[in-house]
Amino acid sequence: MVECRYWNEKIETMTRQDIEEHQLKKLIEQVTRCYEKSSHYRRKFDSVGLKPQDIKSLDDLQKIPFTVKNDLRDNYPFGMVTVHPDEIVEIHASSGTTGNPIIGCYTKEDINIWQELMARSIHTVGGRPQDTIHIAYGYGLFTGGMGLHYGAQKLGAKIVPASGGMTQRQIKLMKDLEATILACTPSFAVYLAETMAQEGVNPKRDLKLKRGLFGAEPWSDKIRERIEEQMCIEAFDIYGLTELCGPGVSIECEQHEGLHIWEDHFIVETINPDTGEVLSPGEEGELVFTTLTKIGMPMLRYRTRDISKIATEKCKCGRTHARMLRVHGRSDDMLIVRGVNVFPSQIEYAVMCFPELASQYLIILDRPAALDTFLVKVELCDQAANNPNLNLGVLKRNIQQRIHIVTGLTADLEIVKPGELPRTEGKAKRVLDLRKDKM
Ligand code: DLL
Repeated sequence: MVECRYWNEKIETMTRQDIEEHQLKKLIEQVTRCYEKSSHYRRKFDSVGLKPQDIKSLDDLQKIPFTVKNDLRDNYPFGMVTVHPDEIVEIHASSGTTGNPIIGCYTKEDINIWQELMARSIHTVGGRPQDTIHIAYGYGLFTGGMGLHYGAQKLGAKIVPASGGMTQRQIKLMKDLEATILACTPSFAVYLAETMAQEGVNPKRDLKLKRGLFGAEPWSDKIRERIEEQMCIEAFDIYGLTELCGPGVSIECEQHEGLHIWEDHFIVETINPDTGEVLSPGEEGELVFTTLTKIGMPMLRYRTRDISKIATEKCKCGRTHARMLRVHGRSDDMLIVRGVNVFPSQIEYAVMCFPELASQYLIILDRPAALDTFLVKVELCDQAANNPNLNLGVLKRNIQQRIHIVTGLTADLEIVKPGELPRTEGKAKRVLDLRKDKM
């Protein structure tokens, strides 16, 4: 028997017209609920003289004001919840911000939908009930661990809820319990691969791993190549954010030509981040999402700050849901160095071209006087460090040249010994911006 490649073929291959009809129906329901149940959304609608009845077509979505991170902070904790507080059964938060955290509140039905979307996502990358999924995303407030867990559970796969930390132990567990899918941040995957090499674990010989589900932070194609090669797996990109549901908003299929956005639950737009103007498919801009089915804490036109572009053509895999290109950075992660816009992922791309380097890097910006200083620290891999013929001067010049080609900037470069740069078990921190206190 040939196994179906879709989790739900009827939904994943809907015609565009059916997708849009479904979206409009759900959008009207969602807008009406938000207006009736949330004083925040009612105020926003009233401020532009908009009533739910004015939303008659998908184009009318553009009449709705954007929702931004500060709306969530100002309404913290429950000001944007549209159900009775007793109906909230779970709360998650995104990492790493100061002040009021950004939280997501879920009803039982929201969790059911999240579970369904994550099962669909894992199935899309080839995950099946026979798989053992080693989940090394953090469990807890972060949505990564629980999101993958919910999906794997619905799929009926075997779960190893390893969470973050204990890198050596994780490798032992992956080996002994015969994990076939690894789910973690790409930076942790790099760290795991490096530790495997140090411990003498050969993934091809000692592990049963076939696939990796990596996301929660930007990662370049060069890092993908390295992870795939070092772990002997196929790597897939998974995207999401706490405000929408966590992971499960979009996922790559086997074509690796963008991430399918589950459009039966989300409407995606791209906008010019400076002017708010809505862009056409194919134009690069900030992703804006509207949740169609989330009822605990719905988001209308939520500005993610993530930069990408959308393709609406049917994919070679047969799925019709729109695809987003891999996110190479957030507009608020963009660095302005001596007036030039640079994404950390561009630096990553440049330095990962050199097989002499390990996969860690750190960008340090400072402003001791008028001009920014721009230092990139990279690390030698073990093999290069042990190569007596390595010409460090030439390597340094070549890396600087490559960074210049990619960014237009001349960077100071420091090549450090293997293991000297910090490793992370969650989302990587690639930039140390010391200018912030001096502005
Ligand atoms: O990172 C949810 C997640 C967990 C996604 C596990 C994938 C896997 P937050 O902590 O709220 O949620 O952070 C969301 O992380 O706006 C992006 O800037 C970034 N991000 C998430 N996935 C990707 C990705 C989770 N695949 C923020 N590529 C988002 C690039 C990503 N950036």
